Amino acid sequence: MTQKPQAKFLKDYQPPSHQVDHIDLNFDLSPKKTVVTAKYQLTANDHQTSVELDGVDLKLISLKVNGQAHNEYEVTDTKLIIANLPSKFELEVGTEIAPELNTSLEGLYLSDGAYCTQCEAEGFRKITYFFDRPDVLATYAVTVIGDSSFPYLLSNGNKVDEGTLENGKHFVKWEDPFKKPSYLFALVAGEFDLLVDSFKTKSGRDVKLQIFVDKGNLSKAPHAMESLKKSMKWDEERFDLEYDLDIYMIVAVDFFNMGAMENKGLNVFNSACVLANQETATDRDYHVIESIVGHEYFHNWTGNRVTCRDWFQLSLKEGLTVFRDQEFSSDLGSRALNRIDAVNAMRTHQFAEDAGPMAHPIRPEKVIEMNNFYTVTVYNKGAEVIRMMHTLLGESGFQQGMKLYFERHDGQAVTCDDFVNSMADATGTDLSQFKLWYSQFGTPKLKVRTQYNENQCQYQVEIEQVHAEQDPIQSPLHIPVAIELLDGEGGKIDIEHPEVRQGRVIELKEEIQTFTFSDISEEPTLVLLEDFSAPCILEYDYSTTQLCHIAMFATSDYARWEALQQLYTQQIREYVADQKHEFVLSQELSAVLLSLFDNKPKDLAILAEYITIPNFDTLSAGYAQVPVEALCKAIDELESQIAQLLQGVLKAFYNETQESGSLSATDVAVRALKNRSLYYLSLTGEDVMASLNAQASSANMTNKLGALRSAVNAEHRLADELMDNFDKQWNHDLLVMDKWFALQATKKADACIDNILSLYEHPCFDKSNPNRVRALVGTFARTNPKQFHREDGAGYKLLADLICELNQLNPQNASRIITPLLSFKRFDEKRQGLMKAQLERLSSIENLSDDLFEKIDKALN
Ligand code: B3K
Ligand code: ZN
Repeated sequence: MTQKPQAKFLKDYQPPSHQVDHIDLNFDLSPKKTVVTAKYQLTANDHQTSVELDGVDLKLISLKVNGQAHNEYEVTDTKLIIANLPSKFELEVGTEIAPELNTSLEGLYLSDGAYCTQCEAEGFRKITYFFDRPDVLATYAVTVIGDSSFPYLLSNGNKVDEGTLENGKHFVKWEDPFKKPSYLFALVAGEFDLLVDSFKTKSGRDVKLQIFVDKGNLSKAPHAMESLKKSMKWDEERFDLEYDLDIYMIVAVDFFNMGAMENKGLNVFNSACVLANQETATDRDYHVIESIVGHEYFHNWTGNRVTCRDWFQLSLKEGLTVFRDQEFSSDLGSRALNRIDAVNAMRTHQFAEDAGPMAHPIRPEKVIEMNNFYTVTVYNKGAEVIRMMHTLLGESGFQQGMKLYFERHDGQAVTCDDFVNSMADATGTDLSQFKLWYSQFGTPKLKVRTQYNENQCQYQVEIEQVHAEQDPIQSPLHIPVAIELLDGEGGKIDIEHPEVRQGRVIELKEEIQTFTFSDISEEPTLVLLEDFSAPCILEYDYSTTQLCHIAMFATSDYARWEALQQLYTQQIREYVADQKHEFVLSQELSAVLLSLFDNKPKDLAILAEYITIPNFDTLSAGYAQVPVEALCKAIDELESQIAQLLQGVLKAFYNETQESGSLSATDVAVRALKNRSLYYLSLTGEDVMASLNAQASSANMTNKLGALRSAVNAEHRLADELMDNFDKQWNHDLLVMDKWFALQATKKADACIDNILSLYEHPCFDKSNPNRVRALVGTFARTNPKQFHREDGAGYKLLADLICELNQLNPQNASRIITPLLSFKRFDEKRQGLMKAQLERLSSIENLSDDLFEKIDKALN
């Protein structure tokens, strides 16, 4: 009988038993038998005479204490416990590992023949016995010995020695002068093509920049390099933060569980987040690569120089670093588009997580498998919490807080409270109530009621915070709510009120609060939660007329987009509530949509967003029980009505607007709107053959994929032919084929599921590669509700079957794709039964990983 996995609790935190200032590591690489020798001094913090080191899947081959063999030790599945020790001693421990057999992609493993490591969160324990916890900070010296067929032997920090050895082997020695936790350790060995550049920091130091890619991929590395230089410059300008080592390396590997990893001086990236050229990457890919390169770079200060005391504090580095990468993208590109992106991510994924069995505060309190907590809640809601502090303190207050945070904590492992305290102390702001955002899960609802008193020219806004029943703490949160008042002509009414910050932000601290605005000469239209100033759900009884007014006149593009989203949602809800009636697009909304094209915004990419309706997941958040069929039908109906309404203007725009295929913001925006146009035109009876064909044979991937997406979505008769051609043209490039796999997964017809099963046999598909799995099966379960939630349960079975196979092969990936099955309680009885049956089946498989156990257990119990 295997034991039920044990949870760890935040409240049980204990400081480490020993201190380790420096560690020497020696790797003699070999696929089946890599020998790792670790040597370090331990100093007991409290006169302990024994030590417990973390280690998993290791073969212990030698152990010395102060240079002498030591026999008083015990090895368990997860620990090496050594007894009878002095309070200060040198430990030398030798272990053997087999990178070739490591399919979990955690620890040291082989990715297509190259050695690489992934240690966050707890992968270092698969390399050697050590304190694998983020609050043990040491300097590292690493010697890597490898065969000459691995020309590059890399680790963190600066190269200090290299040479040749016997038997065709060579070695390289690295030293990282900055203390770091084990999760930031990295090693890479392989044969790569190398792109080299440099960056001069603002204090005049030269930093060598290197990007390592698979042989033959050099022409796809420059965008990542440009992104890196932009990130370095931006962090100096906006945050006054400079890079600290003499070298910054990025290695792209094909087998990787996430996007990328911020190891000190040696980032390891999923190749999908590095490689790009215009033929193979979409405009979206370019954007994502820039933001991830930025994100990992920004971690150098927020994560590496100041790190987490324990893993419950993960949002300390992730929420803050996501906030920083969002700001980076917004400063370099369009702020409104980036905000729309972030809000969509919150509403599509985070609200659902918060309402499901995996709901947790941004600082979780109980964890079985840490890898399960790299979530949209910790990352994206974490970033929203940081953003709220930014809104409350303003840019200059926030920067003062950051400065104090680094003054106090550089070189330390700290907590989320330490961060908030720095913000509070630097600005003299009371953030004690604000801290509840770290301990309380769930999405607060803001119920708003307004009243206009004509005689007194007063406008009253009453806001009530409502928390879901299951929320752990019912106390009110400190919430910044940004507002705007519009007059009848659409003009902005200046708000003068002692409690309104910067003319737009009111602060909620109590359960119910009322704000009275005077000298308001007519009943205004209230724009609420402008810029999504807090991660809340708004409940205000807007009329269609008011929303249309906001969509036309609000000062910010974001607010106008938001009003349109609400208008679309209203229409969908009306139809779902009463499907007997024909779907009719409201006159007022129609007028607004047409007017958008009479007077197009300068940024056409915004216009493309204005005419994009909320997705299935976002819409389903509004229902206690998700009406699958009705919602799918309503989405189709609304899209086809919009398509008919806008047919003329879209066709004119499509035919009359050219772009040169460049990556300028203008061309990117034109492509976005043209693709949106083609998508809608394909839904009308319009003859789009020529356009589909032309775009599909374009050399620009954004255009090409736009055509395929339109054809597949509209079930156009050209779809299969275009898909086949794409396969023939691109089956030599797996990253490009991921786009094709993802499109296959969105097919609406019932054949979709059998098709996916047959694609498992496609020469490009490989279940051991997380990118392939996510493209095909992840996309299916997340974005194809019609087929995933099929009433015969075939969609659920498809997912569960694959999870069974991945359970042992790659537990992290198996656990990542299970998410859509977990929230079975939100569906009708029949679907609930089918989903639950699959979860129960999974719960009883042999050797169920801790990762899957934790999620399934939470969902079922
Ligand atoms: N810190 C890594 C994520 C590690 C995930 C471990 N399962 C990437 C990032 O957020 O930058
Ligand atoms: Zn991160």
